[in-house]
Amino acid sequence: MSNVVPGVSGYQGPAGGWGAVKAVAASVFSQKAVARDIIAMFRMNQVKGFDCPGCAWPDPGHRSPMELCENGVKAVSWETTSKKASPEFFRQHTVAELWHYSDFELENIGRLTHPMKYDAATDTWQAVEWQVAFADIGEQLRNMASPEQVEFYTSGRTSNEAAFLYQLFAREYGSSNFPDCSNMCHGPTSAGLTPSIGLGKGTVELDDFEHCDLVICIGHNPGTNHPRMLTTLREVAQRGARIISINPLAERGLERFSFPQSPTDMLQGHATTLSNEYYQVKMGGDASLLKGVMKALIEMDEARILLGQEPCLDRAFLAEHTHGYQELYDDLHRCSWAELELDSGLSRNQMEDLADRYDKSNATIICYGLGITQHKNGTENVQQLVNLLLLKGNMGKKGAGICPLRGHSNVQGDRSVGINEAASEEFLVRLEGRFNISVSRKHGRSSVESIRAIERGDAKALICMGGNLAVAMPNPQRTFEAMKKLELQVHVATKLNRSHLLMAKHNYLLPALGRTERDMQASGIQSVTVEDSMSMVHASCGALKPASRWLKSEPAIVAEMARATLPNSPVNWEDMMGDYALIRDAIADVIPAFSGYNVRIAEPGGFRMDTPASRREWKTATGKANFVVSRERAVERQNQPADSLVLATLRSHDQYNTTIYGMNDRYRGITGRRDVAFLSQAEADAHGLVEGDVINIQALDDSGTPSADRVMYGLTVVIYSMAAGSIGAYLPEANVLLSLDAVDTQSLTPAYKSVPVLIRKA
Ligand SMILES: Nc1nc2c(c(=O)[nH]1)N[C@H]1C(S)=C(S)[C@@H](COP(=O)(O)OP(=O)(O)OC[C@H]3O[C@@H](n4cnc5c(=O)[nH]c(N)nc54)[C@H](O)[C@@H]3O)O[C@H]1N2
Ligand SMILES: Nc1nc2c(c(=O)[nH]1)N[C@H]1C(S)=C(S)[C@@H](COP(=O)(O)OP(=O)(O)OC[C@H]3O[C@@H](n4cnc5c(=O)[nH]c(N)nc54)[C@H](O)[C@@H]3O)O[C@H]1N2
Ligand SMILES: [Mo]
Repeated sequence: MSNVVPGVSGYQGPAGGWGAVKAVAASVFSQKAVARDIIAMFRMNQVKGFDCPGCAWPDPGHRSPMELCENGVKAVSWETTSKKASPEFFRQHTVAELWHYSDFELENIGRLTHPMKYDAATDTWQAVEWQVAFADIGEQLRNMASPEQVEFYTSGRTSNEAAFLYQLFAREYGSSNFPDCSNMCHGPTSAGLTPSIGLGKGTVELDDFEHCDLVICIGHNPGTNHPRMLTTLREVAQRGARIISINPLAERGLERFSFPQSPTDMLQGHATTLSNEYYQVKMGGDASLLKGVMKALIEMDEARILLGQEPCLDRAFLAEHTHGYQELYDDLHRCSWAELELDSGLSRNQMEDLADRYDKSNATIICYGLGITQHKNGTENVQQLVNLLLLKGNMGKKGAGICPLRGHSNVQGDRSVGINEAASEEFLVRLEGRFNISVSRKHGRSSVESIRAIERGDAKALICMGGNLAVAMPNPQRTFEAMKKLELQVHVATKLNRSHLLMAKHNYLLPALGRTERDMQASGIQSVTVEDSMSMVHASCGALKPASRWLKSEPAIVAEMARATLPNSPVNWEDMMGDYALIRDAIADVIPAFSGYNVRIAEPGGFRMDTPASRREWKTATGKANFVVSRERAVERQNQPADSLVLATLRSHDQYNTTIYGMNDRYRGITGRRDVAFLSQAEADAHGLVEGDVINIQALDDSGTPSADRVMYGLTVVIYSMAAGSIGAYLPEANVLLSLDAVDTQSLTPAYKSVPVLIRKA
């Protein structure tokens, strides 16, 4: 059946393997970046190289000769391309014309080469002198009625040095509005882990994977998003430890892997089985599933005690280290199996099996991603993972703990150095003291709040340190219109994207150096630092010739904007811009966790930020690790029509967030197209659909009422191994179905992975 639908063929091979090698060659070739790339690849994630701008998975201490992966190569060739978006190009194409380019075509024009200013009369971007741009931006910012009308967005590739200067500039200016890409992915991680274990980050390090008995992978897709993790999972599997995956979709990267850098794997066609068990939970059903597993574990524990056998729970740990067990116990006791089964889409038997396998492990790591966080109950979801770990003392011991897979390569570092709309008083006092400035104590805005403020007209200017904010946010129907109300918009970017085409009154596009490029300042070539998913901070030093001689580094752009905006600033902007070691000294003075920064990053591999929960020190209000009862649901199913489904937005294998590298999604068997919707066979049957049928998808609100404008037309049905009750479509195209008001109640992260929808044959 599947071979009659163009571009839909299924995929039989393992993740990695020859497919990955071919894709590497194709992406280097298509970006015309061959010679430059080869040098770049060899330097990526090596002790003295640059940090891969792809994902935030850490580098192993004992490196393989080339620590790189297919999607890292795509990210690097995309940046090191010889294609250029030059002033000449912009002269020939109006913004109205560029609007009709696809997201792929926009970025594929190439690297931005000059600072540009938008000219409304000709509807074109035109080259401008850097100093003219800075002077004008500075004057406009000074003339704002209030600094609180300005939003400072950060996308997580920005280095610690640039991010620290950026927040210093914003705070000295008087704003504390820091919308950030982490508000769109791991907001629930910070919001959930902090009250639970007193640390808003993961507790494990790479070494723990060498000592665990079990890894549970829930709601993340490493084959595409963290491909270097497959090497670690392969080692886990090969030494006989178990891997359990919990995901509505059968993801090839969680099933089988052939290591492209292993001659045996490649020449003998060998692949390692990764997951021993795979549970296809319903989209949005994780909290119920996790409750079911905990309920089963506790019931098993009670039975064992009655029989005089070894209990399941770690009672000594519970007594000494945790708070709130009784409340959790009571809640689980009240939950009915029928309800848990309905919500999770899994049977009581399956949840009991999972509990049994979890019980058999003496050291368990739980890895998770956006399948857990991007829901209305995202924060509580994260806390249920912690609850499960705590029951058996799997926190703060070797081979055990929690492992959020962060997104952008420095999203965690940006938060660590002060990109925070609600920074602590201690941080603000130290910042003021260090620079002799005074800063606002106002609780600022995060991403969703920023868009709403722009829409209301309360925010008038938006500065973006990278990213593609308007396209990354839900509901372009509202978000795009809001952006056009701005007075001033400044984008610091490497490539053109759709956010740059939503014109405010005044618009600047400032081209930045990328991670791979040499950054020469007054004191010589500069390194920057980044923090990975496991809290390791290390240096990254670009080596390639910049794409254009007019590019500036992000720290330099921030420092120059600050000088132009704040002529009487007591901050030594020029010195810091000329020597990033001075920025690191300042960070160390303001944030004690970075003390000795410059010395510590000189060590091979860098240093690890302090993670007290890893040694069972709980920086919480109770001084213990807290059990948190789950009370919310991703979707109130009883409000929804019986034939509704829950939609999650998905990444293809050929994209990096809003950056589309190509039209294929190899591991899901899709070639040359993105206009598809993934559905299980059972759900297709129930709706009278077959593969290849074309459908429209209509979003529903919380009360089950169909939305008039959140509709997506003309998607081709692809039958896929996935949970019933669920449907998947690609971001950013499917963002039209999302509501700007459907967010995690605690972190305000949009519910990108659980939109109630109806489907109809077109
Ligand atoms: N190549 C590449 N690398 C990337 C990125 C990229 O776009 N491309 N993006 C980067 C960024 S910013 C981030 S944040 C990370 C994202 O990395 P991931 O966290 O892996 O994000 P996704 O691919 O959006 O979703 C992960 C998985 O969640 C599953 N899922 C959907 N709904 C549910 C649910 O309700 N429950 C469960 N249990 N699972 C569900 C999906 O089937 C999918 O397999 O990756 C980073 N790395
Ligand atoms: N429906 C749906 N929407 C989502 C998600 C989802 O799962 N579903 N995921 C969300 C997530 S996890 C995230 S993190 C956001 C991502 O949101 P963003 O971080 O805002 O978006 P990106 O697509 O990563 O940004 C791409 C742009 O960054 C710029 N860029 C690249 N490298 C550099 C650099 O080195 N310096 C500078 N200054 N600019 C650079 C380029 O101009 C490029 O066009 O999207 C969110 N949107
Ligand atoms: Mo992300």
